[in-house]
Parts: sequence; structure tokens; C-alpha cells
Amino acid sequence: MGDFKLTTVEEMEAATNRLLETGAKVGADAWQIRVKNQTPHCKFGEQGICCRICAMGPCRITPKAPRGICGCDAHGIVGRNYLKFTAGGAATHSDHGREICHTLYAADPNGAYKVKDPEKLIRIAKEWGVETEGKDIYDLAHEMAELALMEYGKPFGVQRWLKRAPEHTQKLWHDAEIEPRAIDREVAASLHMTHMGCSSKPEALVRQSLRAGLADGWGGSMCGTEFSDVLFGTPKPIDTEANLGVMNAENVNIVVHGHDPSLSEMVCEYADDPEMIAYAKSMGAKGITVSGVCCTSNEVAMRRGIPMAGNFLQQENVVLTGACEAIVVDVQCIFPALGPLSKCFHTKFITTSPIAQMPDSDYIRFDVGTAAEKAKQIVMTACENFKNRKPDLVYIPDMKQKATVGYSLEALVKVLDGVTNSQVDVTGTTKPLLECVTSGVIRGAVAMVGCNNPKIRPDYAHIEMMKKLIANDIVVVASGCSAQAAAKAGLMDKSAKDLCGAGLKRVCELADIPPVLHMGSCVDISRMMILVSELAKDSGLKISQLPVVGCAPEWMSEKAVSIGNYVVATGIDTFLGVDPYVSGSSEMGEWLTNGVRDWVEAAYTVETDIDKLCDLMIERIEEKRTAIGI
Ligand code: CUV
Ligand code: SF4
Repeated sequence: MGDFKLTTVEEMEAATNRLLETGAKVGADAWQIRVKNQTPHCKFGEQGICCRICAMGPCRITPKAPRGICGCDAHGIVGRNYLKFTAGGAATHSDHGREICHTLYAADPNGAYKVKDPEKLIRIAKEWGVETEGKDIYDLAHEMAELALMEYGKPFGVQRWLKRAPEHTQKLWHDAEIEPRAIDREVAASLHMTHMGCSSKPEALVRQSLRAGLADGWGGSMCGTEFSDVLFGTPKPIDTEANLGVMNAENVNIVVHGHDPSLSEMVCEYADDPEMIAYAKSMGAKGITVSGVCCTSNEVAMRRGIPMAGNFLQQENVVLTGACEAIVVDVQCIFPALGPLSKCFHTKFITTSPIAQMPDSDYIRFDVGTAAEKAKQIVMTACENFKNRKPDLVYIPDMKQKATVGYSLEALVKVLDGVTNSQVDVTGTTKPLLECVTSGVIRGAVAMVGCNNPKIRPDYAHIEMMKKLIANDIVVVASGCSAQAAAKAGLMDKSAKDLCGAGLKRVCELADIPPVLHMGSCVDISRMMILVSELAKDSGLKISQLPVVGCAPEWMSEKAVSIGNYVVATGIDTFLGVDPYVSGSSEMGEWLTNGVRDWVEAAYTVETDIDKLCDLMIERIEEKRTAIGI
């Protein structure tokens, strides 16, 4: 293993502090400063007991004023806020999925977007009962795209993807009346329910929260993942690097940030174009480096090995290096702060989507029809900006780690084929993984997901929990900014096997995998849902019986709550390190941490002490093992 060493959070913080010094020099604002200005947070907001859904308010619940003007109590207000939060997240993921379906609809063998994984398209078409025989693959793509788009608004029936779940799970959903119907309907119904004078009963609000979440995870997000694979290729293990050191001082640095691979794929395509590289050289650079931030980074890392500059709370650092020619964004999780910040440097902050328009940005509207020419324009703009760099402001922390990423479900099943002792052929199934778990070589699995949040020391929870889990022979699958935290630390380097317990280490060696497996972006948590479904089917167990839990220790976005709801609703206990603004209602707390178990066999645990949160997960995994006698 030689000189492998994790990058510590302390080292990352030191690098950030050095960058903040540059920021101070040019008078830049930073989230670290704004957090101080916002502290302490509003107590009513924090507890979820402020209501402003009608103009008689805003109403705030206190011991002296236990009801709003309409008579709604704390439980109703917290419940409505929770459902609205979920609906925001479900809408966001699902709309991303919808954009991908539109891109698929525009796929053209002679155009910018091609079908890179026709096999997967045919597999899904068969699953959906669509005739594939003798059909042109692009005709099929368009037909499937249209069918997928219908899932958003169809008047009758439930989501097609639900059939991928084990029958038991489907029955639970049916009996609890939480099978998601049309995706947009669940979002709209949620907003209807939370309108003044509709639902104020926690039970009903929680039920709809699960349903809207499922419309995301087993609807919109699954469309996003599956059709992104069809368009851009299903991820396979690929080597990359992570952390700010992936930026190259001698090159034009383009950073892609956001979520929708339709944009980032095209930018990567053009940054690789010999004509563009020559153009960069003509501007005095040695070449072009594209790196990523947030989930779009996960998308292009998994498919192209594009390095990851950082995760959510590192987005400002990218500009603070003084070496970023352009930060190109599409949608979601983009700090409006990037506008004014980029003005302190030579950086071009390029917004591209009508969905995410921000002051102090250059808006280059991107759409599938003009993708190629706009991507080229963006790359050229970045190249031309190289000469505007202020050399005395350039500082790129010399900090990066190797990572192997790209563990889609398809890839995972394939790499694990090697670790079975089975006499019968179990290739192409999850059985080898099950064998490792039942024999106890691996104790279980944790899905680590979600964002950073200044309420938790950034990256610390992700990294420390993962270290403890793998040391306890618990394999980690990660996505989103959690996956990037792991990659930045070095936990996705195959050498990290040496930090594992003996069992997991052996599996990592046999399968030649890192102990923390990169499964993709946030919409790709749908991959994890299919994985647990396959594990349940292959083992004959219920999903809720598998020694598997989910965890979002540093989450912050509405999307994360939507995810939490569908992960719980899929039968997976979910552990949160940040409270979803429900502490103001004992009834809501009871429903989420216990009551929902009667419907879906899983529930939330909220614990802001990260060490305790990790111990609780390990305990839960061991309890589940005991319960099934392994
Ligand atoms: Ni979509 S939602 S900060 S980028 S994980 Fe990252 Fe992931 Fe949260 Fe956003
Ligand atoms: Fe107040 Fe009720 Fe209006 Fe909410 S809906 S703002 S609690 S009056």
C-alpha cells in the first residue's frame, strides 16, 4: 500500500482558510461569514412552528398562543411545512428527470445527443411491455421518452417503476395508500393538502409526504437515472481524482456545477475537442481542465472520469483559487453567492438554465436544440478569459486523492461476481453480495448520502462515520456530496481497504473495489432502491429485514427530505444528523420516528450527535442480523 494516507478534515479546513485569506484580500464574502451573521437562527422556523401559508398570518406557536388564527395547532403547522418541504424536493428531482426524458426525446444519431446504451434502453422497453423487435433504436428512444413523460401526468394508474420493487413492498404501498400516481399529481396534491384550510392532521400529511417522496424515488429520479444511462452510458468503474488539487494552474479551468448531465456532458465533449484545446493554447494556457462540483460532478466523474473539485460547501473555494476561468452551472444547489464572488476575481459565472437564473452571472441559455453550439461558446468564453487571470491571486491547494468511481448497480453486480464461494452459478445476481453478508464477512451496508450543512462540521460527519463503518466490516455505498466527501478524503481509493475490518478488506481485495462505493448523484439513490429490491428478491427476505440502513448526516436541501421519505417508505431505516424542522411537534416526531413503521416497516432516527448516530446505525444493523438469525 506504500504511502497511502487519508486527507483529514483538518487539512481540508487549513486549505480553506488559506483560500479565505485570498478572499479577504479582494473583499469577498463567504458562507463562513454569513453563517455567523445568521446565528442564532429563528427559533420558530427551526422548530417548524411558523406558518405563513395564508395572509392572516404569519402565525407562530408559543405557550401563550398555541393555535394560529385559523385554529391550526403546532402539529398541523409542522406537518404542513414538512409536506411542503418534501413536495419541493420531489418536484426538483422529478423535473430534472423530466429534462432528461426531453433530452432522450431529442436524441438523434446525427445530433448532439446519442443513445450510448441501447441495450439498457431495450431492457427497459421490455420491462414496460413495449415492442422492440425490428425497431430503429432512435424510434424506440423517442417512444420510450414519450411514455416516460406520460408518467408525469397520466390521469390513471400508478408509477410504472413500482413493479421493480419486491411484491411485499408493493403490497405495503398499496395497503397504506401511498403508491405514487402521476408524478406531477403527487406534487400538486401535496400543495393542495397544505393550502389554508385543507389537511392539518399529521397522519395524513405524513402519508402524503411518503407518497410524494415515492413519486420522486420510484418515479422522477428513476427516470433521471435510467434515461441518463441510456443517453450517456451506464457507469462502469473508472479512475478519477478528487479535491481542489485537480484544478491545474497552467490550464484553462472550467468547473461544471449543478445536476443535469445534458449540459456537463456537452461541455466535457467540447473541452476535449482538439480545436478547443488549440484555442486554449493560443490564449497562453497548456490545455483545458474540466472539473466538477456537486452532483453534476458525480455524473461526469462516473461516466468520463472527470475529476471532482469538491462538494457543496466547497463551491466558493473553486472561485477563491483565482484559477477558475468559468464556473458553469445548470440547476440546484448553486450558491447565489457565486455571482458577487466571481466579480472579485476574473471568473465567469455562467448560468444556463431558465430554472436557475442569478444576478451577476452571464446567462448563456442552454437547450437540447442548440446544445453543441452553446457548449462550444461556453468553452471558448472560458479560454478567452484565461488571459484575465490575476497571477498574484492564484493559489490551488495541493490536495487531491485518487478515487475509483462508477458503481452503478450493473457494475456492482459484475465486480462482485468474483467473491462467491457458491457451487451454482450466481453470476449476474446480488447473490455473491448476499453470501458475504449472511456469512458475516460483511456485517451489512450503509447508504451514505446527502449534502453538507454548516450545522455539522462540513465533511467531518461523512468521513468519520464512513471510517468507523468500514472498520466494522460494513460496506458503504455513497452518492451526492457524501460520495465526494469520501473521495476527497481518499476513502474511494482502493488502498483504503487497509482501513477496513478483516472481512470487508478481503472482499475489497477479491473484488478489487474500494470500501466506499460511488453510486452516483442524488437522483441515483434510485439505483440504491433497485439494489435493495434485488437483494430482497434474491434472498427471499423483506427489504426491511436486510441489514441495510440509510444515512444523511449533513443534509440541507428539500430534495434530501424527499429522498429520506422514499428511502424510509422503501423499508430502509434512515438516520439523519440534522432535524427536518419538526422538533416543534411531538406528534410529527412520533409519526416519523415510529408511526410510519406500521405502514412501511421502517422509520427515521434523528440524532445530531454524530458519534451517537453512527453507533445507532451499527446497532440497528446488528439487530437486523440477529432478527434473521445470521
Ligand atoms: Ni444532488 S442536494 S448539496 S448536490 S447532495 Fe450535494 Fe447532490 Fe445535497 Fe445538492
Ligand atoms: Fe395562521 Fe392558519 Fe393562516 Fe397558517 S393558515 S398563517 S396558522 S391563519
